[in-house]
Amino acid sequence: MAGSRRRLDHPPPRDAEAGGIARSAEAAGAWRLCDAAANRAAEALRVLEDVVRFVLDDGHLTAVAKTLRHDLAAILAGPALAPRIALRDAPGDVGAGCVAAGALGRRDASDLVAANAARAAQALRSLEEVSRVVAPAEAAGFEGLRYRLYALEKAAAGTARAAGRLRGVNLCVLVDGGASAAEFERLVEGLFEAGVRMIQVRDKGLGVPRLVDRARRAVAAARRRAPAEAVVIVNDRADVAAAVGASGVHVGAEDLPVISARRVVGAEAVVGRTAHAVEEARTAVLDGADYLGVGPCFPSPTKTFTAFAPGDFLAAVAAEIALPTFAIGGITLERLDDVLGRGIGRVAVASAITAAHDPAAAAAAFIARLAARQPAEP
Ligand code: 3NM
Repeated sequence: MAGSRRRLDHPPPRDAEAGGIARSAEAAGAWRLCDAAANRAAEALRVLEDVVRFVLDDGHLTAVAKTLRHDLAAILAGPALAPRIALRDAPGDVGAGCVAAGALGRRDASDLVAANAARAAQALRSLEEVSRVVAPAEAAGFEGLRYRLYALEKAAAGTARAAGRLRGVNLCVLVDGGASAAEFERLVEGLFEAGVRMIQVRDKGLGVPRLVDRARRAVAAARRRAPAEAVVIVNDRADVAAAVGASGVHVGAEDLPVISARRVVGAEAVVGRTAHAVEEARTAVLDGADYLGVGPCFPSPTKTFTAFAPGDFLAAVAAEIALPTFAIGGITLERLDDVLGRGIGRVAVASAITAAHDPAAAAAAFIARLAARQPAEP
């Protein structure tokens, strides 16, 4: 039997008179492989595009997927790969009736992304391998598409995961270290009691030991709320977040890049990224951020800015990016409708809550207003 097996790892016999490899039975098989892989890759990319478009509702990733699919179509439409159509033999496919017993089910958007990205990657790898036999000049093109697909898969999987992780969390309160550990703990406990489900420990003036102390206290307070555990994010310092077992870290343009921060805090942690322009937001998505902070929306007592996010920036991010996005900067109860009117459904707030006479009551007022605006979000 072994002797009759067709081998593609050796150059096929050439028949110069008959027009080279295109005439041999082995080459016909290679072209059929090429054809099957081309169809499979195109189909899987289309499904992936439809998932990011209709299920994740993400315009940016839809554009990324569409460009990938078009670039594949452009290679497949070239003359070098045209013989595969004529050599197609669907009725003669010995594998057509084979159904794998343990085929994985699909439960949610993450499963759809994973299954179709895997299918597309396998098909692109097949195309790359077989094109080395039938059309060697095309191999590098398929390899390039496969790497772009991996990047798309990461962003789509990250978006699907983050949407689930921060579902219903539409207020993040930024807290500083406070005058003492006890005061900090009282503030955080009060916020959690009022229904806050996400805080960010942010204090640029605090030394690392005290930042570690405050972050640790916040994590402990969040855990006491289990099973409704709140998300505790540490600003800037991925090392501190990892050291205290916080939910994650928030980074800005001057901090660790998202990919580096992720290496420190781990695959399961939440990584947030500030974006001041649409292009920064897109990059954050592709880098694997779990949420975005967009602003600054208004002058802020917490941080000084010379320029503010134009309304159309917030609206553009809201329109094209599905990753959970928090508007930030000078947000007060009075300004909330303005922000929500631009399409961003989440806010990150410091002074309007923590500097209020009663921070817990101020937080509760934000939560109530946000809930009234978005009754549908589970
Ligand atoms: N970052 P407040 S605005 C920490 O736009 C921070 O990047 C911003 O505090 C940004 O609610 C901001 O008191 C301050 O304005 C948020």
